[in-house]
Amino acid sequence: MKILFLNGPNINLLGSREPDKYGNKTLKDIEEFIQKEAEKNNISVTFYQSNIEGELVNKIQEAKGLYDGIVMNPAAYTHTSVAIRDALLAVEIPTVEIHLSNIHKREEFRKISLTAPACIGQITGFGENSYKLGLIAIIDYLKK
Ligand code: CA2
Repeated sequence: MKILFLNGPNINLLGSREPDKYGNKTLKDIEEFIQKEAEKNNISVTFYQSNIEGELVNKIQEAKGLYDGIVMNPAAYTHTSVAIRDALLAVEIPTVEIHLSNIHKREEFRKISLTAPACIGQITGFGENSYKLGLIAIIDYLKK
């Protein structure tokens, strides 16, 4: 089973600022943690982060035929990107949307996800554990 982890804009800054909202782990820490979890389950995981919407769209399009599932934190694009939503709908790869913070507990504009309707589900508010829960959710979905 091959899973692609996608991260959107500013997630590369994790661990450096706003630890109260996003925790103190870096993206590299989270990737290493997920890599270990994946190995325990005999799953292959690949990580990609971009601050550029079109690069995320390209990666989703290229994922067709290469990956069985996607776990994605679209970050700010969650609330704005029709392009990412359309790409997810076009490739029809089962995708779990994840967020570090609980987007429903924050500003009004964050409560709307344009991308979640193109996903099988959303995990939000569990900090770095949202990545682990996303992995568990996609594995469980694909095994059924
Ligand atoms: O809670 C999440 O995972 C978010 O996707 C994070 C996004 C935010 O726009 C979404 O509404 C919710 C922001 C990511 C910014 O990450 C930073 C990390 C460290 C320092 C500054 C920003």
